[in-house]
Amino acid sequence: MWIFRRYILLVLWLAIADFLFAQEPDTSFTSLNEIVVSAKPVLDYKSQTKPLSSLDEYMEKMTNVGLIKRGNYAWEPMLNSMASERIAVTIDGMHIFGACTDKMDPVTSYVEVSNLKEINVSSGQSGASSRPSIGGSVDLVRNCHEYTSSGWSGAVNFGAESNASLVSAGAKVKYANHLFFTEANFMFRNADNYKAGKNTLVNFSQFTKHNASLTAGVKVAESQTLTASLIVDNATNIGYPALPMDVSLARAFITSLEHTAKAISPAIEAWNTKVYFNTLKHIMDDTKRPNVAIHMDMPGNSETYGLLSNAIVNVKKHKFIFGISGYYNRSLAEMTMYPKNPLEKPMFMFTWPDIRTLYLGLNTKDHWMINAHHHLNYSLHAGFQQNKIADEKGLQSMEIFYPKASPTKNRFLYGLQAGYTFEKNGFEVTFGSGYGERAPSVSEGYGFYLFNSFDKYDYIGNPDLKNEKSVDANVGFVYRNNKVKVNVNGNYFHIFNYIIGAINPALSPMTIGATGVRQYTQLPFAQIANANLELSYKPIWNLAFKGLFSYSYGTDNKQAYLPLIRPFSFRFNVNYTIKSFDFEVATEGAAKHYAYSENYGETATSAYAILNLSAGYKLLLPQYQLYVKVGVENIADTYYTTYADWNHIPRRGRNFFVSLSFVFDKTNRCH
Ligand SMILES: [Cu+2]
Repeated sequence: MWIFRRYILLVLWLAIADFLFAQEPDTSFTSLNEIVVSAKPVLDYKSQTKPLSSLDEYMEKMTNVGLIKRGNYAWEPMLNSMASERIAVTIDGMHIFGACTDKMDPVTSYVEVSNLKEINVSSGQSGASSRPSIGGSVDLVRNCHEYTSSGWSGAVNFGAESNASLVSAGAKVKYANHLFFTEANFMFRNADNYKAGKNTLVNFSQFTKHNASLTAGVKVAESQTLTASLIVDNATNIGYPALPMDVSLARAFITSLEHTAKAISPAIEAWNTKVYFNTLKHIMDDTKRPNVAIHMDMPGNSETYGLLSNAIVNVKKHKFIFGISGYYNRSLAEMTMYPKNPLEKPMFMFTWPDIRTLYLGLNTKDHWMINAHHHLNYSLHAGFQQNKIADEKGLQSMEIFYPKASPTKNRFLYGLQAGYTFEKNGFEVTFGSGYGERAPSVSEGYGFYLFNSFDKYDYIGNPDLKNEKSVDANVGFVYRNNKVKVNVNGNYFHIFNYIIGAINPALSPMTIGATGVRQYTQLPFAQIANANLELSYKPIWNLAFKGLFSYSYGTDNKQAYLPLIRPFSFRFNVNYTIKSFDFEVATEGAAKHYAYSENYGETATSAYAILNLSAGYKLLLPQYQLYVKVGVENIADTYYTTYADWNHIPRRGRNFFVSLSFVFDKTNRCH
């Protein structure tokens, strides 16, 4: 705890130091939205250090977001030190469930920066609407369009990086008139094996990705539109150096049809209704690995059908949102093991025995602007979830461990939250609290001998798990004027019935080399706390300093550390602009991760710091714009690994990059 106390002292000291040179209030920093804790524009050529970064690289720079890396592709997002099971990741509110039992394909791996306008991150229950979660939600917001007579516009992007010979290339074309719009974009990325610091080659870290997206909209009546959207993402030959297997194919087909009606009556501002469908295919591959003890085929599939409908209603000083949300998911994964002796029969089993999940929920939110200084927001949601084992053989195999297992399980899930904001003269104070519940994930409920290469145990799901419940609290303080911004915020989660795997010594593992078997069970409670300090200082208009410091803490009911909790980390950058050129010096690093979870196979991670430099040039003409960026990351070629690198796989070493963007766009911005 001593470092935590020292951190709080540091936070206070820095906050006080910054007040001393704080001046007159101003609104040069955009105001914090009451619901969205942080929203970050994605493909913003002007402000991004590396405009063609992968979506993962963008997310890594967001407050409270961490990414678990199993290689150079498809990092798994964590929010408030909680991973996939405890957070809801959606694309424009649409639910998509990964098709991999080993979490090789988080939702974020199926979209591209070019598909997105921004990423909305909400902590705890504050954003929970269309799906129950504990840690919060991440919504990837797609590009939006306005019906204006802007005609044709578009962009061509190209990026190259020295490390892993990474190439990114993309193009976007848009057309809009006052009745119709369409946008098509395409992105290609290809990487060889990357090199970690000290010139260390990381084998099996290559990937190839193609992403195509098409959106079209039509005005069906005055202030009514119909929008159809499609994303096809196809990744092949993806190496996962931290895992014993790679992926030969990860494919997604994500589609939706949305109806929007605006200004229906003086009170009803808008009403959106969307139906959607997505299907994922995931094929793992061990054929390229040397010394495979037993060859395995492990395909996975996930299909989701969903519906969302939200109405925004203004009544006096209240802005209400009333919503319904429903989805039906089918998750199926299987494993076939081929013994070396050709006379022995292959062994087949379902690792996800055709699990059907139906969810139906209602939610409501209110943002109440009491007056210019006081805002209150609160929300409620309630849902029904049914899980069903549709495969008879799958049910029989679950019955080995749970003789009374029923093929269906029904749950009710509730959540509520309230928050308060006080704003005056550049000061903003927020606090809030929430209660939420979640159902176990498919793996936690029904997974069958899922090998976890982190702690080397085979995991077995438990269909009898109760709902996980959480009480959270958050506080935030912001001060801003035209030169300075200080943002201190923290949150705390007390999680009841915390789902985690417990060793069952009576069972023997299926995977060769596994230490034993863990069955999902529940701890009476666990607790997680996160704290952030963000400081910006702009002494003159073209010079900016920015620092971000974060710390997280997580323990179980016996005060033992939880796995994958962020140690003290920092990020600091200086930006300088002169005419059409801008320069950035950035450093990032972390203290030693000593609060690791021995029980879950974690070991200590050393402290590290790396240095990055970049320079940009922009040419802005009325008809087109040209953006050029060059830079070098990890200049010292430091060999390092962070708390979130699976099995301590080292991160990339020195990397030179260049990106070129040619944009012909007659400003068609929308909100
Ligand atoms: Cu996989």
